[in-house]
Amino acid sequence: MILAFDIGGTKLAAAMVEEGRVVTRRQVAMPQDIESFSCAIDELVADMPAPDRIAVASTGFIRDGHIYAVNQNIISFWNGFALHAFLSTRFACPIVMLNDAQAAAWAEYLVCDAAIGNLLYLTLSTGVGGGIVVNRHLRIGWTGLAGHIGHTTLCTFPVEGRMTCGCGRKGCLETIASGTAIARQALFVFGEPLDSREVFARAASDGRAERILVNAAHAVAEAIANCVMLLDVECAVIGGSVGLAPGMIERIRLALQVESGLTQIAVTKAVLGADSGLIGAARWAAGADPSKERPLGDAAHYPTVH
Ligand code: ADP
Ligand code: BMX
Ligand code: ZN
Repeated sequence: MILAFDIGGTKLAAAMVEEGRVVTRRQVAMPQDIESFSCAIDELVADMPAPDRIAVASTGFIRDGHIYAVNQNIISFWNGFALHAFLSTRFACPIVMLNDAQAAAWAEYLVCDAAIGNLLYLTLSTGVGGGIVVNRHLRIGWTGLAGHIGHTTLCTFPVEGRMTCGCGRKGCLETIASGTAIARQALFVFGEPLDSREVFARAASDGRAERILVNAAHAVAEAIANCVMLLDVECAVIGGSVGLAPGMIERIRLALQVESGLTQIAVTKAVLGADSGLIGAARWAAGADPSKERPLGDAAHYPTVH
């Protein structure tokens, strides 16, 4: 059995995964300092059986067993944290780590139509993450950054105007379509703190809330179209609590229609929902050679599936 962790900007989940299926799953709010993180890990796994392997899907990019933030405003407390070493002190089994959206992309690819070999996964969550499968291979990249579509810059801009992202670039998708960005824009428009869930609820009766969501959908569609032009992906799978919120996928599909005819690909909801990261990390770990903890290039030592 594989013990998988999904570490996000908002939530921390752990699950025992057996043959690609979640057996036991627990979730807490993501702690805001290392000590609380350490306690939370211990509590999450308290009565779980000893695993054969640990699989991690984490926000940030993974390099040499460390986690690094792309957006310095998300869990900045552990930028550069030696997560592999930290977990090694608790678990006496191999540990395999991936970016959260890369992991989710791998899971969604494995469960999608077997004819599909090129897939873009996007999570609209605390940030905006991305994972790309090209020619049936998950792209990880040289430094682990591959797929970070949330930090590509666009012509669409947030309601306040184009702004600098926590990654240092100006005009990123993440400043428009993440849960954090939706809440920030709502504060600007309504003058009161509203989280992204409340913006969705308001959108039914208030055009200003709907405009924030439609604009976010246009930004996502623009990023999808860019990815089609760059990599010729066949479909876009959307996950994350914002991406899975009622009506978001429909808004993205409508927004994609105004892009070029060449970029009209299928846009679907993540079949595995909030479990994509956990399952993807577990399935990746199951096929990985843990002695090659940092996959170079595009991980030729991993099996091609489908
Ligand atoms: P993580 O980023 O930790 O993976 P999520 O995918 O749950 O976690 O994304 C968290 C973001 O989604 C937060 O900004 C939160 O406000 C927002 N969110 C959570 N639930 C909903 C919902 N039902 N509708 C819209 N936004 C939501
Ligand atoms: C950010 C970045 C990505 C991550 C994405 C979604 C950090 C810490 N994270 O763009 O690596 O994949 O958010 O992550 O820089 P989540 O926290 O929203 O799940
Ligand atoms: Zn950015």
